[in-house]
Amino acid sequence: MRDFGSGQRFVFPSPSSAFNDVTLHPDLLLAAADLLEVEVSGIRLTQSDLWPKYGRPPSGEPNDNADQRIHCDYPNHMLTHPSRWTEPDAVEMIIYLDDVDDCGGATALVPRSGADDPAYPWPIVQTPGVEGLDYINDRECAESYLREHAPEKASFRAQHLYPREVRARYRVGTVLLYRHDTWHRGTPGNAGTRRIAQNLTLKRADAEWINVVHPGWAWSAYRPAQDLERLIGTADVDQRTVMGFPPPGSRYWNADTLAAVAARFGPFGFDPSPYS
Ligand SMILES: O=C(O)CCC(=O)C(=O)O
Ligand SMILES: [Fe+2]
Repeated sequence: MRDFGSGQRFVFPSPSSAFNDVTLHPDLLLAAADLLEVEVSGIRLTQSDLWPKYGRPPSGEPNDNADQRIHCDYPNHMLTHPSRWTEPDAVEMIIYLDDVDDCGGATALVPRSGADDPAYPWPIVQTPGVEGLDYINDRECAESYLREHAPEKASFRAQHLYPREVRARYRVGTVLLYRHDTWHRGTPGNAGTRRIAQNLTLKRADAEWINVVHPGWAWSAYRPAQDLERLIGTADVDQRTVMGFPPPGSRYWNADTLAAVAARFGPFGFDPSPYS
């Protein structure tokens, strides 16, 4: 869970309806579905959280987040390894709510130039936290650990990854679309600033090996403000489907389940007719 500022929690679904609306914005869902070559009803949300990064120099601790080691995000999103490059299973997004000229901390990325790009060998194991290597976040700590324990990986990274970095010069509202198998990293923000970024992941519904990275949307039911219940009541059919709610035609629906779900969410405006 990520808590900051007033202590309000910005993990989907949130008491902030603006945050929920961005998470399920039809344009973002359509972009992910297009990239994955499926209908919007064929994608599922597996991550939406907001996190603040406070600009300061790296602390030198292995888990420090200021100056990250270059990495791919797949290890803590899936139980496996990304599918072949031409068969992507998920789209990741970072939505920036600040301006790089104020905050610094541009995300650094290594663009893949084609099937023979030496920065993108198969499999992706040239990074801390996989193939038995310790997990280390901080760049200096990670690279010195690799130089000692996996020198060939350290030299691969020094030769093919860090020199090829490009920086995403974000503005307020910029959306960076990338993948679980894209080399990238967070870089230090300007001292004294706070950069807020929203991380989203949308996967193909059939990619069972990609996990929801939060406790699960239903775990946020029963809050006094009833945000989850309201969201189910007011979302459209595609948005509910992206959350994991059974779509029209699912084997889940029959006269009994329809009446029961309508009873649960009726007070929140739920209209059962698309599911009958
Ligand atoms: O915040 C950023 O710019 C990137 C962060 C990142 O890549 C991560 O935490 O996995
Ligand atoms: Fe990352």
